[in-house]
Amino acid sequence: RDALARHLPGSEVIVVANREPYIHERRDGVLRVQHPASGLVTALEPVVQATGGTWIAHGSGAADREVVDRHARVRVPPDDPAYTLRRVWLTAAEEEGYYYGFSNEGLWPLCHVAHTRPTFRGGDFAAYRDANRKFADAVCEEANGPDPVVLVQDYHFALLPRMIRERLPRATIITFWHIPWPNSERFGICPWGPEILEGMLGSSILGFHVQAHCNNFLDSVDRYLEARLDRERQSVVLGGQETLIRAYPISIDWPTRWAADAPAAPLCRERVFADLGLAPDALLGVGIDRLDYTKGIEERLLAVERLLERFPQFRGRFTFAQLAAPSRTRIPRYQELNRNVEEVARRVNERFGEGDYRPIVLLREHHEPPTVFRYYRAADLCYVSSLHDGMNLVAKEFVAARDDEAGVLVLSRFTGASRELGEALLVNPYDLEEASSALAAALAMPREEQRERMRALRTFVSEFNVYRWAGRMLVDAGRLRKRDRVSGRIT
Ligand code: ADQ
Repeated sequence: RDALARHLPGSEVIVVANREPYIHERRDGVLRVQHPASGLVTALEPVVQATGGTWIAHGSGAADREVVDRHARVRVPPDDPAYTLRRVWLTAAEEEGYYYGFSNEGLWPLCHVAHTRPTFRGGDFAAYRDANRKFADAVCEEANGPDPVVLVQDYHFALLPRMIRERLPRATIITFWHIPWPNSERFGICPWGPEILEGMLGSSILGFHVQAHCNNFLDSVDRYLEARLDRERQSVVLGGQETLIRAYPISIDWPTRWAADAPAAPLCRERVFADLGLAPDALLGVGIDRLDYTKGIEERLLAVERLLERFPQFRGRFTFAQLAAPSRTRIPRYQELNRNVEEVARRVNERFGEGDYRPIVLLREHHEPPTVFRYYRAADLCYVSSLHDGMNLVAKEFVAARDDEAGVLVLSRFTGASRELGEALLVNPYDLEEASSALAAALAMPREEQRERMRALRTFVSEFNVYRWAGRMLVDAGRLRKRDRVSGRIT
C-alpha cells in the first residue's frame, strides 16, 4: 500500500488473473468459500488485500453466480471485504479451448522442460484470443479513468496487454509471467509465436521470476520479431511502445497468516501423527502440490523407494505423506499422471509395507491452507522435486511454517526458489541416488544444523516477501509514469 501511495499516488489497481481468489461452492445446501491451490493466488491475494482495487477472474465455482451483483461483482474476502472481485463468465467451449487447450496443453508444456509434448490446435488459439478479448472488455468496463495500473497475470493472457493498450493507451500495464520462459529454439514450436510476443509487448513492464527467463524472452524477440532491442537496458521497443523486461522473484506474505493461525509445531505433529496412525518415534516427510507432471511427484516417490532400498534403518519408520490437489483433470496427460502416481505408491507400499506400516500415504484431494500448514509443521522434511518450476512457493511456505526452526527442506535445483534458498539441500530430482542421499541426510541431520539452516532460510523469506515483490514492480511502474508525465505522454 505504501509503495502504491508513494510511487503511484491516486492510481487505481486492476488485477487480471484466470484463477479467482475465492471460489463459492454449495455443499449440502451450505454456501462455502474455497481457497484454490494456486501459487499465483497464494502470492497475489495478500497484495491486493493491501492495495484494494479490482481483481478480474474467471468465475469457476458452482455457486459463483449466486453471490454477485448484476455487474458480476462481489466484495472479498467474504469475512472482511477489502477489494472487488469481478467475475467473467466463459462458455464451456471457451473454457475448453482457452484454458484446457491453448493455455494448458500448449503454453504450459512449451514453457516447462518436463518432457510432455505441447499440443497446438487452431481452434484452441481462436478461443484463447476470444477469451483474452472478453477480459480486455472487462478491464475497460472496470477502469474508472484513462490510466489505471493493470496487473496482468500469467500465461493465460499473453494477448491481453496489447488489447488493453489499444483501448487504454495511457494505462500502466505490468504483466507477470509466473512460469519459465523457454529458450528461443523451443519457443519457435508455437505456431503463433510472433502474435504472442507482440501481445505481451503491449505491457509497460514484463516480469519473470529469474534473469534466465528474461534472457530467453529477449532472445525470442530477437529471433522472431522486428523490434528494437536494448540488452543493456533490458528493453524492447515495438511500434513506439517500450517494454522493460525485469526479474522479480515472487514470494509469500510474511508473517504468513496461515502460519500465525496454526497451532504450535508439537501440537500439529501430534494431530497429524494421530490422523496418519504413526508411532511417536516415526519420521515424516511431506510433499504438497497440485497433481501436475512438472512437480516431479513420480520421481519423488521413486526417491523414497530408493531411500528405503539403500537405508534399511528407515524401513518401518519413515512415512512420506503426499498431499496432491487434483488439477486440470480433463487433460489426458494429467489422468495418466494420476494413474502413474497411484501405481508407484502401490508398488512401493507393497514392497516395503508391513502390518499397519505404509511408507507412502497418498492424499489426493484439495486441502484448505490450515491443513497444509499443519502438515508443514508436523514434518521432519519437505521434499520439493519439481522437474521445472518458475519459482515454487511450497518451499517458501514450508520455511514460513517452521517457526520452531526445525525440519529440513530438500529442494530441486530446477525451481526458481533454489536460486534463493541455498540453505536447503539442493538436488537433481532425476538423480535418485542424489535425491535419496539427501533424504537420508535430512532425516539424520542434527538439530543444531537444522536450526542454522532454517534460521537463514527464514531470514531470507521474511525479508524477500511478496510485498517486496509487488513493491519493486510498483516502484518501477512509478518511475515510468513520472517519465511519461515529464514527456507529456500522460497527464
Ligand atoms: P503453482 O504451479 O500453482 O504456481 P506453487 O508455487 O508451488 O505452484 O504454489 C502452489 C500453491 O498451492 C501453494 O500455496 C500450496 O500451498 C497450494 N497447494 C498445493 N497443493 C495443495 C493441496 N493438495 N491442497 C491445497 N493447497 C495446495 C505457479 C508456478 C510457480 C510459481 C507460482 C507463483 O508454477 O512456479 O511459484 O505460480 O508465481
